[in-house]
Amino acid sequence: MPPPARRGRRVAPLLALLVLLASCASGEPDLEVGTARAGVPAGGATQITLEITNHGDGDDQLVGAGTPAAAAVELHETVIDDGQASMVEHEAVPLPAGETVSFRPGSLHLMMVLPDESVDEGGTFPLTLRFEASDERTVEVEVVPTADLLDGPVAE
Ligand SMILES: [Cu+2]
Repeated sequence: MPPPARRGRRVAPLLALLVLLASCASGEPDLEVGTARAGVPAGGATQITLEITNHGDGDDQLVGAGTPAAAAVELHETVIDDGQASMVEHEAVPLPAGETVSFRPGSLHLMMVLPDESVDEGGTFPLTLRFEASDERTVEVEVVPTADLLDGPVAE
């Protein structure tokens, strides 16, 4: 199905761009999302811990997260500057091929803003993760005492 001549001009640069992108990402990402846990909220916020492993041979990025159980889930990173800890928000977090990225307090983390009453010890809620290349994934998050959260991302 040859396109009309006028459209052909617009398609050519697009094809060039696609070829360029294809050469950057040699393969496909293959993501595994580990056990997700959230701390009992305090002061209108809490954190979610989880690990994402990219078993594939192509890079990906976490570009967003959300849940009906909170106003927002933000991608944060704790940074230490001059002995002062502060949090910066990321638009996206790289998930390089062959690597595991951990989200946990004190480093990269998922911040839940204004969690509702369903986010209580022993409860669960769904968390949807959105990726640049892979399909979005929804996982069940278990709510645990915050002290347990600090033990480590996955204890099994
Ligand atoms: Cu934060």
